[in-house]
Amino acid sequence: MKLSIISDMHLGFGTGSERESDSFEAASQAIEFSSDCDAILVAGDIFDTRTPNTETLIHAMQLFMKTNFWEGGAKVSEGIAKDLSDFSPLNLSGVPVIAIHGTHERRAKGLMNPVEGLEKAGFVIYLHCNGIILEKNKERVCVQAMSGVPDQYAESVLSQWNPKPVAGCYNIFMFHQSVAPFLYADKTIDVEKLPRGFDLYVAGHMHESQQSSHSDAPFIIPGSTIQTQLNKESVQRRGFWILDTQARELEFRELEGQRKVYYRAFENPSQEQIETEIEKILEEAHEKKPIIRIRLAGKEIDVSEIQNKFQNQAILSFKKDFEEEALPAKTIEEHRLSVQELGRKILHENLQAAGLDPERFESIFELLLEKKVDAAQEILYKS
Ligand SMILES: [Mn+2]
Repeated sequence: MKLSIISDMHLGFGTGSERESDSFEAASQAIEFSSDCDAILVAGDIFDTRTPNTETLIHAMQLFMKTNFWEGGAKVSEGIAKDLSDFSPLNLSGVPVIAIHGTHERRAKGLMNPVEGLEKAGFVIYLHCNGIILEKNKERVCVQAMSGVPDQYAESVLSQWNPKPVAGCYNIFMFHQSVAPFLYADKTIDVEKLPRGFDLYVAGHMHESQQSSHSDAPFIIPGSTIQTQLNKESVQRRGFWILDTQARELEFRELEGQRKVYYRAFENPSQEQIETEIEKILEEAHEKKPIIRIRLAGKEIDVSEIQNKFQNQAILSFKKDFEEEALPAKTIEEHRLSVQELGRKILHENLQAAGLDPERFESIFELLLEKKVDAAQEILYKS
């Protein structure tokens, strides 16, 4: 079988900014470029937020609807701890899309996440600690997957579920988590804790594409189809992977017409120095306004004039190290945590310090994120 493996589309990223259509363009290209595949796997973070706005939802539906009408796709023949009996014929038609939710889509227990929503509407097959078997020309491919869970629970959720490869199948294990040594975070899954014996491992969440191996099998990080955080590594080109299960070959397919990203770091620069560097970048022809990420360290400088001067030719993004000295933001950057993850971590530590069970109170954080104060209070009162 020929499978397309995509991750971290972040639909809706940059809403209201110059980059607002970038996520849709990249995702739609990745899907279109997969039209010759038998199935498409999406390793989480289809959406940039857990409650996408109407425009984003409609774009996503239009995108995934296309695959329902493509011919020659693999048949979904069996569920593993996954009930296929109440599926709409739409879920099973065309080229199947098998998706998990990521960190950006996860919601409190009992609330539906947007990837589940896409499944209910017939566009994708959503997995979390379960799997499905695909079949075509007597070949069987089994996809088992774990959606994104808070990093501190990842290993325990995984060991409780304890997935095993299925005999007679090409076995894929897909998940969305920080994995050491590929990403430094406070809590990560050690790659050695992943189940063994699968033919391919696919990890979402990390935005830079990489290929490695685990348990004598390829381990791939598809990477995001759009740059969200801008750092030294974000200058890498975006794309997705094509897997030929028979030949056991993996190929990275690069997206076309991407916005180019540049990264430049300066220490105590003058305004002219920065401007000269930007001008040098702009000498090259760009189909779309390039993104220039400029990291500044040393003495503080005012960048508003530079911003104004180049606003029609480039998207400038400044990262000022001198500002961080005074702000706790430094910790966030150092640990590569989002503000949200940091909030979760602080709550977790405080709950532990207070002798309370963090797992029991964890959903309070998610409910508060969505301003569901009453529901959060109820959990507190009940306990
Ligand atoms: Mn992501």
